Amino acid sequence: MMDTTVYIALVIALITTAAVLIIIIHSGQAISVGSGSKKRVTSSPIFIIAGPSGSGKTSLFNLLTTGEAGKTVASQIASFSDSFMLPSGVEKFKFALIDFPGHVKLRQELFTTLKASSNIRGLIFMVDSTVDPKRVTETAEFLYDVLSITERKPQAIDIMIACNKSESFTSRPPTMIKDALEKELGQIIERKSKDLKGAGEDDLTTVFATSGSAFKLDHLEAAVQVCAGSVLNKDIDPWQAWLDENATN
Ligand SMILES: Nc1nc2c(ncn2[C@@H]2O[C@H](COP(=O)(O)OP(=O)(O)OP(=O)(O)O)[C@@H](O)[C@H]2O)c(=O)[nH]1
Ligand SMILES: [Mg+2]
Repeated sequence: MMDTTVYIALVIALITTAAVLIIIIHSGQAISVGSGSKKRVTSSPIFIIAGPSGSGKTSLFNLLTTGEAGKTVASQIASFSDSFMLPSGVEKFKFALIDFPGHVKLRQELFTTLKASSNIRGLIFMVDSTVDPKRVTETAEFLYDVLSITERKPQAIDIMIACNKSESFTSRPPTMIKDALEKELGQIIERKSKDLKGAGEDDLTTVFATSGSAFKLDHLEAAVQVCAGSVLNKDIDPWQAWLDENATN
């Protein structure tokens, strides 16, 4: 009689452990975005939209979540959706989609989220392709800050550099934007590595695989793509295809 009770208890314990493990594996790690009454918690796989102010991130967020870009103003807080379904519907489960404000003083929340979460499927780094590549320094510094977190994670986060506003006659082709960013990133990495070596910290040239040669985005641990698109014209196929591809990775 005693033996049967112990046996049943053991079976129940085993089933409970298995169920908990399955839930943990499928839900990933819960992360929270924002604070106070705006605090949101998700355990779904996450896609992030980041990049400089005015590049069109909230417009893309609206287009992906509602089908219309709508009118936007400069964001002061992150836009958050925890019921984002993939454009193609290849995966039936829901994703979290988070658009972070681009203003330089509002970037900390993005960096904290990037550091804290282990469940990020990809990051869209949106840039305004109508901005003169000669003025790319600030954008490259922002991208450097993002990469110095994402490249250090056990599994580097894949990145889509989305060159928005391609319908504008002043827009530059993605190849030109990529070249300008790589050149600028190379200089930042070199400068920071020298500073850090002086302070006895780890050499960034190894993180960014640049020692001796010119920096290329292809050298990174993560897969980085650079594609043009226009939220205004709802011409965002390459970015949607990238979301689909990364969702199943
Ligand atoms: N020409 C053009 N304008 C666009 C496009 N996408 C967005 N915009 C405009 O660009 C401006 C900035 O767009 P937002 O989506 O607010 O930019 P954001 O990146 O969210 O900016 P922050 O919230 O300040 O970080 C708005 O006036 C949009 O209407 C596009 O594809 N083409
Ligand atoms: Mg915005």
